[in-house]
Order: sequence, then C-alpha cells, then structure tokens
Amino acid sequence: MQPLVGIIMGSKSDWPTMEHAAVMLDRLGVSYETRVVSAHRTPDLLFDYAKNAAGRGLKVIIAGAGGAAHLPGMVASQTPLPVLGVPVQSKALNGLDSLLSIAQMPGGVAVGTLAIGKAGATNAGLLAAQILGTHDPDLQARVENFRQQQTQSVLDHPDPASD
Ligand code: RP5
Repeated sequence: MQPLVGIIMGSKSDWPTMEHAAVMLDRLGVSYETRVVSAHRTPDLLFDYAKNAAGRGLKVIIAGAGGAAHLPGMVASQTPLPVLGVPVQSKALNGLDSLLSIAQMPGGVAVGTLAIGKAGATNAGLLAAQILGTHDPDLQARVENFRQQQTQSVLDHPDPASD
C-alpha cells in the first residue's frame, strides 16, 4: 500500500521511541514507512528524502531525533509537507536538548513539536492521522472511535488501586 506517512529518525537507537508512532498508525489503519535518516551522518540522504517525499505520495512526515536534534527542522526546510517532530529522550539531558532543538525553529519554517519520548511519538502518530482525517471521513471516524474507547476505558476503571 502507498505509504501516507513517513516515520524517520536520526538513529536506529531511536526506534524504541518512534515505534510508538507506528503502533498508533497501525491501530488507526494508516499506511506508513520507516527509515533511519540522520541529519549529521547522512545529510545527502536527508535532503533526498525530504525533497522527494511529496512526489512519492507521502502526506505527513514524523521525524524523531535526540540530542542535537536537527532532523525535523532540516527536513521541514526541504518539503512542503507538514513535519511533526518527536524529541527522543537523550541520555545526557533527558531529552530537554532534543525538545529545544526541535521546538525553537525560526519563524517561517514550521515543525509541529510533540512531547519528549513515548507520549510524543504516540501523539505524532495520532496527529498525523487527524491531519489525514480532514480529507478522509472513514479515518476521522476511526480516530473518534479510538478516543471514545480511551474515554470509556478511563471511566470503566475509576479506582486506581484495583484492576
Ligand atoms: C541523534 O543522536 C539520534 O537521533 C539519536 O537520538 C542520538 C544518538 O544516536 P546514536 O549514537 O545512538 O546512533 O542523531
């Protein structure tokens, strides 16, 4: 199936975080591809990926990176597609470095920055689905269904001390 979302990350070591974006897209029935694309180790690949993404049919890019997390911003500079940035939790600074590197973009080049770590990756998948859902009523209904199930699950388990 034609992937609609590109999930890219600066290193294979980011996958345990970024796989949560893939889990969400799987749950919502959104096609995606996954690639390691490093801003620093494979800069030519970064430019190639970003410049060709729209032409290949991708609609949204989720980019995760840690530390000096330049991948989302540099990809955003080379594509008209919406880029969702996921700050990976770095060992040295717990991801605060990643967060600031991704969030503090100069005006005129946009990256939608999510939370640090698993929650950010999960929500990047969810937000990508919501973006695509604006032109896909079936997908939008699946997103709404997911959220209703989530709400019901909380309401069904009001006591935190029991199952
Ligand atoms: C970043 O450096 C990657 O996104 C990763 O979060 C971090 C560490 O990479 P590895 O040294 O584990 O490959 O570019």
